Amino acid sequence: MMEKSFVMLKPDAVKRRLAGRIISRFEDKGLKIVAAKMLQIPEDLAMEHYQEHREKPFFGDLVDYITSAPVLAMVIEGKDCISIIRKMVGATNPAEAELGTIRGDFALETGRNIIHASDSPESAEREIKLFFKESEICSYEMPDREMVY
Ligand code: RTP
Ligand code: MG
Repeated sequence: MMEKSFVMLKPDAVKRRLAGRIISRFEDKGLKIVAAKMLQIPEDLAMEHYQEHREKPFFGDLVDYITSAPVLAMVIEGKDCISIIRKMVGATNPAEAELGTIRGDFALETGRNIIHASDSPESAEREIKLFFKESEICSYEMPDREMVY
């Protein structure tokens, strides 16, 4: 099924100049970027985005981290892309993430794990709406579409 996922390069990915290499992995896979913007997340948006963790002991640190510098927010589209992107991202703790995954290759600690990706269709829908207006999401054909699908 064609899906859209919300993917966000966190402040450490931006500040470490990893954005291009991470985006290339999604493009190489055959996925399609349909929306993208850089923004410094306000505290209320950070708290809303990570609302499922509001009672956790790490919530304050997580909000501080995610609001500390700009992020690159994206909507990525592709067949079954929500679970595929989670696999490409790797385990939450980069020390446990498989090599070959984004966190496994580029990060060391849970508190600086460089990327967020939606974990279910429900999360994807909620998160995309939080960060993007409908008019900011593009629709276009890939020239090589018949080669990927
Ligand atoms: P994300 O939501 O950012 O894609 O990460 P995830 O699904 O792999 O992990 P999740 O459990 O949703 O945790 C959200 C983010 O909170 C930070 N965290 N810190 N110190 C800790 O124990 C801890 N646990 C989680 C991480 O930045 C994690 O990505
Ligand atoms: Mg999560």
